[in-house]
Amino acid sequence: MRKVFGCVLAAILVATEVMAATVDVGPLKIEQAFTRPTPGGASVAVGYLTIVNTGKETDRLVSVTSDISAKAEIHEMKMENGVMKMGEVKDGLPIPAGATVALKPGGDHLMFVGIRHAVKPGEVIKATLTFEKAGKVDVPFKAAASMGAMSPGDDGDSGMGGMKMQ
Ligand SMILES: [Cu+2]
Repeated sequence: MRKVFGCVLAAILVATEVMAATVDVGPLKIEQAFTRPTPGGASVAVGYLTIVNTGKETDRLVSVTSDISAKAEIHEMKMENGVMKMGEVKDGLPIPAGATVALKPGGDHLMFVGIRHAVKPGEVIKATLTFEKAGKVDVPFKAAASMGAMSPGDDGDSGMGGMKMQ
């Protein structure tokens, strides 16, 4: 009887960094998606990301859903009587052709409203973003190490603190 020896395939280990992953949908590239751990009792969590539109047409981020919360909103920051306030973007967030739109601490952001449990450092929140033209895409938002994180890899408090959401 003949013995067949199988090939041993060497596994190629690819270091995957969830935080730095780029998610593509149509001509849009989604980068730097992250969230922040939440304090106990918090009812909301944030989502930050950068969207690069490599296409020739303006697109719009029209809605967001996630398992972590009853609903998710797109929030913009605007000045009202000299005070920065956040409010829901009603007609979608425009992503102009060729533009890079950053939703980051202190600026526009996603807000997960009515979270089902506290977000822990390192936890990944999965959200589905819907764009008017590019369609739906699932994006992982990994929680940074600190509540005041200003970027995905920020593991120390920057001193600026988190935006007070409640
Ligand atoms: Cu908000």
